[in-house]
Amino acid sequence: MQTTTRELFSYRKHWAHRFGAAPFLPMSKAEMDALGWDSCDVILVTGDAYIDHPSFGMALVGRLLEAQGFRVGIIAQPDWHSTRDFLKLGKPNLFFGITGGNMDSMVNRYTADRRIRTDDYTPGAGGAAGSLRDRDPQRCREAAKDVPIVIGGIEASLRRIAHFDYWSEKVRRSVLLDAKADLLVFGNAERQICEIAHRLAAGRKIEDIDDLRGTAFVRKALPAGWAEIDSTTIDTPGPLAPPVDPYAMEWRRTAERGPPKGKGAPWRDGLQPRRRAGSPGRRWR
Ligand code: B12
Repeated sequence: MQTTTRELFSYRKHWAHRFGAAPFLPMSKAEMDALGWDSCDVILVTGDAYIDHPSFGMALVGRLLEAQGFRVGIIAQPDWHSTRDFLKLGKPNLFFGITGGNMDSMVNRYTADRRIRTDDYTPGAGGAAGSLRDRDPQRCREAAKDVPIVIGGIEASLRRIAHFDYWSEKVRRSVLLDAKADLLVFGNAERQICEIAHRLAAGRKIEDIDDLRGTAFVRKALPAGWAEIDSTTIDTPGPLAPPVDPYAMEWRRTAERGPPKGKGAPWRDGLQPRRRAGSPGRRWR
């Protein structure tokens, strides 16, 4: 059974809300000390630079968790060659949240020509940056074996199932298997991440969180009550429907596609056909 989570601000705040909002989420022990924190509840690891603005996923997720009462630290663009950067804020009390960044780390790192990209947002990222697929989660695991790992963001979302990877020209398996993360959050993460944080803070185990809409996880065997389906029977290859022009006016689309078939057929834009008084034939608008 999939659980749709509750209203975001209906949770009782975690006790650490008494520390208040940090001017910036801390990125070092010294910044944690200045806030009077002995530890972080959640540490977010990101492939991007930390920019405290709502168009940056890690800032948005971090500030939301802070508003729920959790102490959130940020590790931005860690050096994945050792665990040193991953331990710079200590061990989180609840979980590491890892994202490749605002963009897929391959899109971020390479041009479509497979050349290393230079980037103002992520200076030094070219070729040296970590990877959501393996490097960053592995270092977190080495740094703190018993701490749950949750991955999310656009890369985790789009690569959560088998997918074609342009750079290697291969169909690759789910990033969850390479990252060996405990849980993958896909799409917008606000609801899932609040529920996960509150459940872990209440002492629940990450492996028991298997009912949240918008999450994916790996199981060694098929759990009771689940069925395996051969995907080739779900989506059979065939001719493609012509693409819909998103800018076309409705009358043009209708002319190209024809009116909906059958009595009471659903009209895609929620518009109903209307007959115009005095019009020569049927008009749709
Ligand atoms: C606005 C935008 C831009 C703006 C950025 C302005 C700015 N400074 O913010 C501009 C126009 C500059 C831009 C440029 C580019 N963009 Co752009 N952009 C977007 C857009 C429309 C919205 C991004 C956004 O603000 N999202 C809001 C944040 C909060 O959402 P989010 O990062 O996804 O985070 C959510 C989840 O992912 C998750 N999450 C995030 N972090 C974490 C962490 C954890 C631990 C967890 C659990 C969850 C989680 O929760 C968050 C909240 O719900 C997206 C499309 C889209 N609708 O997402 C494309 C998009 C990100 N862009 C894309 C691309 C390709 C580019 C360019 C490379 C284009 C180009 N060829 O130049 C450049 C690169 C710029 C750069 N160097 O980074 C692609 C990336 C494709 C991919 N697979 O990675 C996207 C997805 C569009 C697309 N579908 O093709 N872009």
